[in-house]
Amino acid sequence: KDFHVAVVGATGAVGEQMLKTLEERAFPISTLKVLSSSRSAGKKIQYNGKEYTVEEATPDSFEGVDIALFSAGGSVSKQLAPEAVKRGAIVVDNTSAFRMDENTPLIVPEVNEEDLHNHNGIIANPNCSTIQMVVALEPIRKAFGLNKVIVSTYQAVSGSGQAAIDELQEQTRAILDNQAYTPEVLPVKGDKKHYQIAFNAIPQIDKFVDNGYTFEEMKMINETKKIMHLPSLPVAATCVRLPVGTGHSESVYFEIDQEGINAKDIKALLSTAPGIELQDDPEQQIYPMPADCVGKSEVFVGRIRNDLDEPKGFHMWVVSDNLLKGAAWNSVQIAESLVKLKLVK
Ligand code: 11C
Repeated sequence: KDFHVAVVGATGAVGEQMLKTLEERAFPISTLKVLSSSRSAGKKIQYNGKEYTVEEATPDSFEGVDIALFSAGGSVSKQLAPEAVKRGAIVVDNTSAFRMDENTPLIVPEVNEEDLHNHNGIIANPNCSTIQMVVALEPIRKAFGLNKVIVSTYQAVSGSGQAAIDELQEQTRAILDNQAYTPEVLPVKGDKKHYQIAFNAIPQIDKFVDNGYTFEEMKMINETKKIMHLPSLPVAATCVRLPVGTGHSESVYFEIDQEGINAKDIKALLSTAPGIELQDDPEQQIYPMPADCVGKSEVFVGRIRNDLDEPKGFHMWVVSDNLLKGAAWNSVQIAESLVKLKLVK
């Protein structure tokens, strides 16, 4: 069976990758609607060698749609995802609008595909930095138990959208040319102050919550507990933006439950784990880097080593394309799982 599919936010950094991924995966599509805000309506896009005109997303756009992939910001999802569901569509939502809603499954197929059975029309796609971390942690939890996670991230500007990608490029050029440049996008478009990202590191992703953490950090903390079904797992996060185009990196410290395990055991485990490519050979200077992971769907793991003081503690370095496994690929993978499990009407 082929499906009527809609992509909402088709002209954004993630939407573009969603279309590309659907095409590469030869997703069974009978009709495709490319939707966006009124601002991008009328633009032309190519899919499978055919030209499509982007239409403004309205409630009626979802009439007859089977699967809708949303990535046009939280407020669009809040308004239109329920309208799509009302009209019989199943929604895979890449925004934070419904992620922590207890009736909405939050899915990373390698970790909790079976949670899809409890959906009420909307499936949430987690935050990019959460996804790559849980793909790496889940096999470890399954084999050895998991007692604690502390993560520091090194995140690419494309996580903040096309405007941030443009800002990094234009600002870098301006600085090299000794030209003045006033930052307007990063760290957060809607916050009071903006800082230089070129040749810099900004320890703020999204706005601050009143506990001293940022929303991005709280997403990593709360979403990890929900996806892994470990509500009392201690998780702490520090999220930092770097002048990298695409590819989020993470330094992850974790403590396992089982005694007597060493880094070799963790490496052996991750070398065959789903969705992971192990790149870990310090002698040959082999480790994952964002520049190498762009355009690839795997989560890359390396630098796995024992903590020097805590026998159950380990460190690892986790890198992935934030627009693919972190967003577009995970969403399409969810859609493929829904089809496989016969959960699409
Ligand atoms: C970033 N992780 O890198 C964010 C982008 O909740 O889907 C993804 C925001 C989200 O800026």
